Amino acid sequence: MRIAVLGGDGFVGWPTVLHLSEAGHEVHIIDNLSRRWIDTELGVQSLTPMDSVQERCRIWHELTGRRIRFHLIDLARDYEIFKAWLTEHRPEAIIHFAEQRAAPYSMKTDRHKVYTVNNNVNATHNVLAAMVETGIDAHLVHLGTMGVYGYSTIGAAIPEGYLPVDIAKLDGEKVEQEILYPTRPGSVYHMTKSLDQILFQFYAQNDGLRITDLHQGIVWGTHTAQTRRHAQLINRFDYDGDYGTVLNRFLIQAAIGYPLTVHGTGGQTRAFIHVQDSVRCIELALGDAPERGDRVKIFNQMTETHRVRDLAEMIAGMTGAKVAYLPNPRKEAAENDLIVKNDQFLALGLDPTTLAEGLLEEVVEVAKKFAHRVDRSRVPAVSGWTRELGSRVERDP
Ligand code: USQ
Repeated sequence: MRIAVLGGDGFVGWPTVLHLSEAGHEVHIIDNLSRRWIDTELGVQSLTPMDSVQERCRIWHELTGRRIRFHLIDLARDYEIFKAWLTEHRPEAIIHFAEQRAAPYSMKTDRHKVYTVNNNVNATHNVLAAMVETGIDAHLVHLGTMGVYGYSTIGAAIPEGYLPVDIAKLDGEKVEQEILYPTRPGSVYHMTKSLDQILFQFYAQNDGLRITDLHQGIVWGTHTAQTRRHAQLINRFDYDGDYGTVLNRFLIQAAIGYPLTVHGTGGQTRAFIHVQDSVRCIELALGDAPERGDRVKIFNQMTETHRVRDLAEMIAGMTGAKVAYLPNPRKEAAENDLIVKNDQFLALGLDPTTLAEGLLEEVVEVAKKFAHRVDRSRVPAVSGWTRELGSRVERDP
């Protein structure tokens, strides 16, 4: 297949590009390199030393003989350029990762809120409008988030995207309907992914676009089978207070002797997936495309759920790290349970990497190996969800 990977230079985008290239697909990266610019803005860098996207593609070609093409396009701003690109290349599948993905970054200031909404909503809508205009019948696979569901406390399992509801007609007869699960985003970033869902629903229904939305949990880990093949193919690893996600942050904190930064009581339960499984799920979703006229296909892309304080205790037990319970800079439920259905990927053959097997390797191979590159002053989470919460954020101990 000819596949366009929008946002193919990012944390999940890059290993997906390599995985699909190795599987024999013709892969094109479309990226505006915004993630690299944001590193510059924040004064942070990936824990792992990362080459330019062009250099990464050159190494891959040297190693495998396969070409990955890179196109510098800003999807949110260069609509006509993207449309012309689609007309010329006519991809059979488009994988859309090209959104600002950090909740704390999206809550930093009003400017960051505006940027995240403009960037994410325009990028998604531009892709959809351009697909209709050019008449391309590509399968669009979007990386969404588990966070669109919110964290209700009623204890029911979260279905894969659609909720069955009984509606009483005027004559009293009850009919069952499936509706998009009501969204309850917890940050401006998660809100943009909730808006994406409505855009997809409309374009599938109005124009017959074939769309899959993957509601992914928190990704952990670094390597995939392909990124391991050469030092210069290594994936990025974020540990800072804005882009570092909780489990990867705990791993690097343990490696540098920094107390593990648990927000509040650590009673928040979240869904997790290893980056290798994430890449595999995208391949499985590509092979299971909806037909024209179908509703948006939604998968829950996660393999395990864990409570934040249990993760901290587990890593502390493995490494001897201390755990610090800090004021929570976010507005979120202090304690929640989470039960998630992921039957569709399991039925397609996903064989999950569990925390129990992968964690220790991650600590030794990545966190300890690159610990010397950590800037401790960038570890604290300093973006508050409200002005008041922002004034209580953690500082470097
Ligand atoms: N947390 C801590 N200590 C930390 C960092 C985070 O206790 O040092 C807590 C947070 O308060 C939160 C939980 O850990 O309750 C998860 O935070 P996170 O930063 O790991 O994840 P989140 O902000 O939800 O966002 C990440 C990705 C995002 C993706 C989402 C999936 O950045 O792109 O969509 O995970 S999900 O969480 O399922 O919505």
